[in-house]
Amino acid sequence: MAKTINVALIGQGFMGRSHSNAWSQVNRFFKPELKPVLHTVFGQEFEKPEIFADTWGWKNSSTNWEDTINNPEIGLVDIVTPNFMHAPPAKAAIAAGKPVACEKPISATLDEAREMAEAAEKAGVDSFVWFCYRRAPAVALAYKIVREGKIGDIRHIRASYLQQWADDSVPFAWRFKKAFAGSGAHGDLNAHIVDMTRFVSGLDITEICGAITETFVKERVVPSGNMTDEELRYSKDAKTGTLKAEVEVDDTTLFLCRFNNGAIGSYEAARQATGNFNRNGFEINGTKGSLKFNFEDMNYLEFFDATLPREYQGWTKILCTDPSHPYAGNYWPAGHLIGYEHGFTSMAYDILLKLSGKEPTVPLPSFMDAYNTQRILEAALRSAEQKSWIELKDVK
Ligand code: SOE
Repeated sequence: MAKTINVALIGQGFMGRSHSNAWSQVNRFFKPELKPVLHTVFGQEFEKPEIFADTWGWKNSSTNWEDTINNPEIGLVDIVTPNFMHAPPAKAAIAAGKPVACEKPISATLDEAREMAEAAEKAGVDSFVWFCYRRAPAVALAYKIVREGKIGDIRHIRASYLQQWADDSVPFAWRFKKAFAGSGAHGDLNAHIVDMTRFVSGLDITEICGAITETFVKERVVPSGNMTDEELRYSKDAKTGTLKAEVEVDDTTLFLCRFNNGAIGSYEAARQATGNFNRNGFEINGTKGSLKFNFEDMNYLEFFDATLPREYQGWTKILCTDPSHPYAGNYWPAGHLIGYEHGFTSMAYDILLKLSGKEPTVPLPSFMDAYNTQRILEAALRSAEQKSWIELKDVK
């Protein structure tokens, strides 16, 4: 009889759907020895968690996250609530001695991220953060290529994460409020490319050498009944009487940095980069070669081998769908492409491997790992605010 682990999902929404899909699909594609059971999903009353449970195959639904986490039947807590609601359930899971997975960024504030990381370490509880792009086979292959020394010493890392969804017509939501989100495009998108490039390169950022943030849309229409008065700084449009709330976070953040091996880096996150739906990626240049990844073409990794004779040098587009590529063989035969959702299913498998005492396919980010990413995000915000360079050793 296969061993099972009851999962509790804290939250719903886009990430609730991608995680529900992952927990139900992982048994089919990876046949893990530790099989997840979709036990209970928490949602607030108005979110109708019973409907979400029925749609996505959760056995139970709950409107009380503390009871859900403390249910002795629950073996793993998975948090997908908005950023400001990550820490309370995470700390409750850790206090109950239960492994806990959490969406990125780990928290809306650096202090809470540190508390979560230290609590998990102190309690000896396994913690995981859903930086899902590490498990695109192309990114996992890039990780392998760097460790095989095939691109030599890294000199440059340039990464961007460009979306266009937050145009002027988009109404106010939690992502635009600092107390709820922490930051805007920066925490939402730079978090991913900072994690991805730290993971692939094995390098760490030691200094932020300048940063700029901008909020293009200064206020947004508040949908009726969306948030309470004390949560928002309203301003009523004199002509139309429409309620608008001030946007308190960035629409874009760019920063320059130095790595612990002396390499130089540049990062850009934007939510109004018209023409880019969800284009994240990087280019890493080394002394023996380079790597390029673009999520909008996510099945390919581009590799430049500078050790070849000059006449043969050129970018090779590797289609990462072969069984020799990480995770790919568990899905479809070579050439049958995979998508966004497969990164979550592959991560669910690696979490189950870890909880079974086995090594994941590629390293899993823990709360401590995600706290160090959050330190970099915080250092960039301080650099932009103070118009100065910030050393990471001064950001704890
Ligand atoms: C919105 O920007 C978002 O849903 C991010 O929050 C996710 O982490 C990313 O994978 C897709 O875009």
